[in-house]
Amino acid sequence: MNKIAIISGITGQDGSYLAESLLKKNYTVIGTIRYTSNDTQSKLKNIQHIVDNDKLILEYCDITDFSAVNSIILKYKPSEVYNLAAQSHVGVSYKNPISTININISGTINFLESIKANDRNIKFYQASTSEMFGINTNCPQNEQTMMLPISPYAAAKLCSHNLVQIYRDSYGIYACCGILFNHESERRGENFVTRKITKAAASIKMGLQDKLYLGNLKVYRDWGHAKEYVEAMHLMLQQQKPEDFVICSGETNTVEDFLKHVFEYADLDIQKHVIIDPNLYRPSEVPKLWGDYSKAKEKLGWQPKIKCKELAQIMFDHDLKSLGVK
Ligand code: NAP
Ligand code: F7E
Repeated sequence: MNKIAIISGITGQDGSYLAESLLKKNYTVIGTIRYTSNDTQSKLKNIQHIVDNDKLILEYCDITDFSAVNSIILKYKPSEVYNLAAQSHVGVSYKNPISTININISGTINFLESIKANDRNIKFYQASTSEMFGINTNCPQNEQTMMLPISPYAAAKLCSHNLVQIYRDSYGIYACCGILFNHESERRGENFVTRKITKAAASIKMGLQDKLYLGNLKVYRDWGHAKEYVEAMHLMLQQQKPEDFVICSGETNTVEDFLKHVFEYADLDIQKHVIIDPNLYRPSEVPKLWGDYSKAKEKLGWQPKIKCKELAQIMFDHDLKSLGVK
């Protein structure tokens, strides 16, 4: 019998790659989408290529609404749930802290409560994040590294991370957290720094834009490709027992390094086009993320292939092609 998986946040970057991957593995995928008044086709752009697959079913479900979450669990009786829906922008979480906390915590507890009440054999994946390490710069960070979050986003994610551990230990639910470091792709939201840079570089190259405004370039991030990271999510739910795993590239670069990779590849002059805008600085900043994926390599057999420089080139090539360049 083929398996049924629910993916919350299927319209996002990770949700779309995971759906693609699970469909290839012959799963029936239930993707949840959030209703908005501007509910156009563009919302489905990341999954446009798979919406006609008869093994993909889309359902409206705001994860902050327990009745919506619970009815989907009851209706589809999944074997796996991947909770990827979130307000995922760290900068926005300072401006919208209450909705960020609400979405990023109540969504998790709604799924866990529904699983606890209906079927404790349902396996649950929670999208935890390296942002939870916060100001702890002891590197490389692994599953044992102390978490010291410094944004509303990371605080909410840490609360959900703790809830997953609590439901696992108290009720025996197979629930895991993937502590994923930054992962990007051609489908990355355009207001995250990597995509902002690659899109702007492509536009500048084509003479459609002149300036690129950026904030803090001195922070370090560990960037990998999203398509590889969703495979680790699936592997986490196929183990003998539920555990949490760090998933990362194992390499750290500054935002400035990423910018240089793109601008050198595009043959553009940073001095001429990039302007630092203090308004884009955050109230506080995670200074350094650099992960250690040893546990995932040993227990899941997972390891990253695409590193920062290649990632930058893939994203830039895609954005240039989107502007009609062959
Ligand atoms: P993303 O592109 O921002 O996608 C987030 C998804 O969540 C979107 O489909 C969004 O729907 C949906 N969503 C937001 N609020 C919702 C609500 N109240 N009810 C239902 N759906 C809602 O994020 P991503 O990059 O794919 O990341 C996936 C998950 O991994 C997130 O939980 C993120 O916090 C976490 N994470 C990401 C990274 C990374 O580097 N990408 C690293 C660590 C952890 P709309 O289309 O309606 O907005
Ligand atoms: O910022 C700096 C910014 O917004 C990266 C999310 O997926 O990964 C992501 O969070 C860095 C920050 O990602 C701009 O201050 C400079 O230091 O691309 P970002 P993020 O905050 O690291 C983690 C792991 C997640 O879990 C999150 O969901 O770049 N930066 N100038 C800028 N950032 C943005 N967005 N825009 C700028 O103009």
